[in-house]
Amino acid sequence: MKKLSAKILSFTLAAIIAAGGAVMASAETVRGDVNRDGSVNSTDALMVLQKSVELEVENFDEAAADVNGDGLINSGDALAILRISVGLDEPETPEEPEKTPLDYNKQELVEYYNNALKTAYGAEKITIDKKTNVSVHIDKLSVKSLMPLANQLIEQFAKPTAEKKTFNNGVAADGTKAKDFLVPYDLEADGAKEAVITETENGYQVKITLVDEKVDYNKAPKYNTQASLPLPLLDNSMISSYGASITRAEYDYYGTVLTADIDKDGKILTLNHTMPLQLEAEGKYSIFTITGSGGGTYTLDASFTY
Ligand SMILES: [Ca+2]
Ligand SMILES: [Ca+2]
Repeated sequence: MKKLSAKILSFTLAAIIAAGGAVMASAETVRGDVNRDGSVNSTDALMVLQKSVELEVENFDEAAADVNGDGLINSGDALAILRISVGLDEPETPEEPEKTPLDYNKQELVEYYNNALKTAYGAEKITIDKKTNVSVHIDKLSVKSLMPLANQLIEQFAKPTAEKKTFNNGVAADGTKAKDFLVPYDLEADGAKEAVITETENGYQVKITLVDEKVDYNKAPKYNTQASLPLPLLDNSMISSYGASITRAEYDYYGTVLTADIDKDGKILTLNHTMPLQLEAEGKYSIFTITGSGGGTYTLDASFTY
């Protein structure tokens, strides 16, 4: 009976407005344009009635159908649609709820992160406090007597650093650019394996995990280079000065994590990069072929004072 009475109501309503014109509207979601054909008319009202009695309705825009915004789709909305179609009421576009960084997708989060750094580097005045640390160890070395040499090489990279600099419009008194002092802001979304954002007391925390990058020792890892500070390319002349040579070596950057605390105005407050890496190498020293492997973690911490 419910379905039959709805049908009768549909036909009655349709008949009432048959003489009425259709209101043309734009292609975006418009209240009342249920089939999104650009016009609010009796077809839309009929579709609402069909839907309200749980009939299958194809091409049905639910957001457009709840014209009076009470969360239900029923004959009240069908009437409202008919009122619009005969020009008694104006159609309106439902207001989009305001988007916050918490609603961002991966690509938007990467952009948000890049922009936070870019904004900081371009600030009228900013002081960046930077600390780095490397913890690397050799797991295996086929020629044990070369361990001291290997460790000597590692020590060149493995010194903790602490540096603080003030920049005015991105440049320090000694000419250093903020971007060169800290890290670049060029990360592409494809370089992010995952990006998450959480709300904090001051704003948001963005955490981006980079994709794994396994590269030859004399090639820069694409995404780690866009966003962080991968190991410098190994200087062969330094190695040959020890009478050794590299025949094959590979770095594996298997999941660098970039964490930034950003305030509600998009200003970055703190930054942490944690870059775990693994290294495998084969080289020659005198008559020996040496193979070795090792790994460790590089960390960067920075705080920003505006
Ligand atoms: Ca329509
Ligand atoms: Ca409604």
